[in-house]
Amino acid sequence: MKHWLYLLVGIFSPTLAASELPLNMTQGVTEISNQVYDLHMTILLICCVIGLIVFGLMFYSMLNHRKSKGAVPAQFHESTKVEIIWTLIPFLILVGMAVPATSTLIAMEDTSDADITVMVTGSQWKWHYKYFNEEIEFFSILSTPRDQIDNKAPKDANYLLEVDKPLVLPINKKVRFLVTSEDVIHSWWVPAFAVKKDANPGFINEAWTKIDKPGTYRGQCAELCGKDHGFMPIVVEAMPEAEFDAWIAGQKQAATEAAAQAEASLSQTLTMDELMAQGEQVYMARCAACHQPNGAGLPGVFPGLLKSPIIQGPVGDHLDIVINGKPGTAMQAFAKQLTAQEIAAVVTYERNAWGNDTGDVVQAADVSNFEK
Ligand code: HEC
Ligand SMILES: [Cu+2]
Repeated sequence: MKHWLYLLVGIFSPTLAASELPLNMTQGVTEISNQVYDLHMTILLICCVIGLIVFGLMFYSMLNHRKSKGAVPAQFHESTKVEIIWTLIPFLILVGMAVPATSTLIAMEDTSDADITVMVTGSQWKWHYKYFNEEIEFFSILSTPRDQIDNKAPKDANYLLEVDKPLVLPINKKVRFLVTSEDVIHSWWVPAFAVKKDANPGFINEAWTKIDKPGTYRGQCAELCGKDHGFMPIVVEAMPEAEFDAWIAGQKQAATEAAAQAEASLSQTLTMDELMAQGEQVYMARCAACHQPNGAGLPGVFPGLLKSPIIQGPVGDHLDIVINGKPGTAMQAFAKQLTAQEIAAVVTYERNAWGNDTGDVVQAADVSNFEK
């Protein structure tokens, strides 16, 4: 009952809908999103007025000129006057709607004079962000724990809308997005910015935003892109410029440290237990979506890894497919996505988990030697 009331009030009183009710489109936090919102309200209002006039006239005529009251129909077949009127009025209404809509669309497309450029690349099923001129790039991956997805734990507030590393952006700066894909069509959608852009393999689409308010904004992939389409959310942290600069500096520092650590890992020898523990983590986060947590795969789509020929065969072949992927299939090259240490761990894990028991131990140095 309550919802019907909302709907009625929502339809007939746009201004009320704007301020109070959860049913309406949200206003967002950018100038463009506000323009889009205003357009939506204007056109909703036009539709409401037309609806009221048309239905009002209809009901009025039906009630007051009904046959039982002795009404005699007027005869105006093929009246040029009427035909001109009912062509002209809708035409004028359409033009009246097209003018503001077009100017907003043109503003949306204008990516010139951007302060920052971020390349957004979709792949099955994660986003990758690369800041131009900053040498910062990273993957942003769903961080909702598997237990919540499998209904084994209560779902938290941002269920399926949380990631390990959000995209960080400064407010009050024009940010240009270059949107593309590694495999199938995805779509990068953040409603609060009114940005929704298809990510097409082999093409680069442009979009932009200028965020007014600091905050955390969430979105999703908006193009059905396969099995885990619903598991590649977008999270954007918008912050004042000074904080953003500090974040950039922190990222660079972290990158230097990670490089040093990667270097150091090449001379480390880990035990089987250490590799298995780390490998399981990497596997669950990066491989289980396709090969399944128990390694069984999905018959016909993703191979099972239990006693698979590659896993039972030479370590080199196993490293090869993980490092270089298999072009033309969903098996991606993980060379740039994982460190040598992580690849060593996940390969060791696959070779010994679920009853594979090959006993093989792969170290970071083996991965790095293989890559050379
Ligand atoms: C997006 C889905 C997907 C993800 C994620 C994925 N794989 Fe694969 N993987 C595949 C597909 C598809 C193949 C089969 C390729 C082919 O046609 O030979 C494959 C094949 C393999 C094989 C060879 C199996 C065999 O016997 O042929 C191994 C080993 C493997 N993947 C390891 C991994 C590891 C390790 C990870 C995580 C770091 C991973 N995969 C993540 C889809 C995926
Ligand atoms: Cu997608």
